[in-house]
Amino acid sequence: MTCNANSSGYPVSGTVSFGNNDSDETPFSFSVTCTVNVVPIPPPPAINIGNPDTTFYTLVCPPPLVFTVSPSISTGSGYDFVYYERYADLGGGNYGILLDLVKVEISADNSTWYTVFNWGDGSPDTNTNLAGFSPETDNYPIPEASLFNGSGILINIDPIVPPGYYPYMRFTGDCGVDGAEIDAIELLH
Ligand SMILES: [Ca+2]
Ligand SMILES: [Ca+2]
Ligand SMILES: [Ca+2]
Ligand SMILES: [Ca+2]
Repeated sequence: MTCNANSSGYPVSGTVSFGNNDSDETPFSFSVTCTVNVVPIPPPPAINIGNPDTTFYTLVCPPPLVFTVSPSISTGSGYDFVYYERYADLGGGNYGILLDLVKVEISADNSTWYTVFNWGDGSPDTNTNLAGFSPETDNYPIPEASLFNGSGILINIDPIVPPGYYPYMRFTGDCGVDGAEIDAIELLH
């Protein structure tokens, strides 16, 4: 028996069923699961997995940036991962981030994508710690006191995705004057 790597889902599960000559156990069925190994797509070196280190990647324009994180982002209690924007001087002695237009998606299989954060669509991202900020304009200043570890956007994926593991991330920027900035991704469980 082989596991079809084209199947969606991670891990993949299914049922094996076969007929036989035992009258009260035909068809005989049992459940199987397997793991579809993810071929890693390393993020650009500036995007580290863990705490922000002030080295950041600038995503200027489409096409989107796709990479994998290991271990996978997964559903679970509370916020699931952190997207660290570039820590910036907001002026007047204040620090935080200047949030660029960006869409953040995750996927289990690099095929079906779920949008877990979208700054710029005008719809509050109620699954994040930025639900109370508007309007969703480019370079929107958010003070560090409202962020996780000074520059982190907390994201809860459970309201959006089926329970499971999501190793793939996709960031889409706009083609404006500057791009979306990504310092680090931190997994919270
Ligand atoms: Ca969660
Ligand atoms: Ca920024
Ligand atoms: Ca939004
Ligand atoms: Ca970094």
